[in-house]
Amino acid sequence: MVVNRKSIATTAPGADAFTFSDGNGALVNFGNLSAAGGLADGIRVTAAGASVVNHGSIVTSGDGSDGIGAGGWFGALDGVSVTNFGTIASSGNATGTDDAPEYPTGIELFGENERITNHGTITSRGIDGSGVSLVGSHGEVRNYGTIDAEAIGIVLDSLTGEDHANSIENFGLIRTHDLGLAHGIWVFTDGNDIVNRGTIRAEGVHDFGIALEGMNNHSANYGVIAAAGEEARGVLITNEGNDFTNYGRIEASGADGIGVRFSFDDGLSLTGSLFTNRGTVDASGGGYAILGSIPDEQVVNRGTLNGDVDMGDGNDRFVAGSGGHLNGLLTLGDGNDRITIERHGGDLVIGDFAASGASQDVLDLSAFHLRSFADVMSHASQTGGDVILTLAGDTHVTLQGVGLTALNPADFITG
Ligand SMILES: [Ca+2]
Ligand SMILES: [Ca+2]
Ligand SMILES: [Ca+2]
Repeated sequence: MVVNRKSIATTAPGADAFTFSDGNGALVNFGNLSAAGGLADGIRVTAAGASVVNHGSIVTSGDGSDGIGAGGWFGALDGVSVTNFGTIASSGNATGTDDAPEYPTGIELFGENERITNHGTITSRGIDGSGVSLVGSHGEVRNYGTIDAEAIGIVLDSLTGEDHANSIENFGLIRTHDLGLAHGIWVFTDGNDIVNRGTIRAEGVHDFGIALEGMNNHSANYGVIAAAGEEARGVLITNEGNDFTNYGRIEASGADGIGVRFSFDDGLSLTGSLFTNRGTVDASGGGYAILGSIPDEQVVNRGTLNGDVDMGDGNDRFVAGSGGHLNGLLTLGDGNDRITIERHGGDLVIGDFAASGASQDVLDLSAFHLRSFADVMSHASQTGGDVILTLAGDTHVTLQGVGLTALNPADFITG
């Protein structure tokens, strides 16, 4: 084991403050390390299997510089482990080429089976910066401390285009602020597990708490995800096969904030992507609890949604699950949407149920053992311009702007 207690400062481009090249060895740093030049790191690891523990202070300010870094676009270093108990601060801008961009990061590892654990404080400043960057497969990131980033808290990216199966768990605080379009956790790769048990605060304009942009990721929130900035989003899902379950609290408190956003910006499919709510999503800032997009989205609500839900175009699925409450309006949009009402599914108000035509929607009432269309209609009444279906004492469905005579057997699944 190598122990550094010295303070080391460099200023030249490419001059790392400390280089560690003992594969399968350990470096413990108690010193103050600073590197001011471009592509100059606080600690540069040059051997696979090395481990670094930082109790000191590391400051980098050059373009493309990392507090602690291993590997790069030129090649991976597998099995590197970094644990931070101290402070790491990085700033500067991106440099390098489009194929091999070098971003300034607090901790950046390229390779398989990497481990990053933060108990201290990582601060990232600058529009291109990130607190933690993991580029590879089968890695693990655990945050128990604070990651304070202007742009990106934690990012999963790929060296090969096929990297996958990493795990991120946040027990601490991840905060993004100041700059627009920042991300607390940004996932570009596939098949990862992302869990928040702490707090993620997206405080800047149009910031995102957790963004799933790869495929087939599994994600859960047991803590708090706060979209506090104007037009901020708690959760963003832009690709297929992603599932996100909320057991905790997702808040969209900024003006026009959105709790959960399914987006279609890149022309990607959202097939199989699912958001399940077992906690609370609160759009107190006046935006949406959940906002869908053109593709087919699936939402299951067994918790509380405060705010409107708009599924957008496409053949969407919404399950008013047992124990769920939607305190807002459900809009289905174009497409043949299916709404399933479970027993104790609460009261649901649908703003644009299409009883016929190209955009016809279906209410699945099979949980209530209604035998026929006539049986359904015996539970329906007209109140003003709306139909109200009384399915149980605690379960009503209001179809706004629908006349009783417009309803037909094809609108319901019974039995
Ligand atoms: Ca949709
Ligand atoms: Ca729709
Ligand atoms: Ca529809």
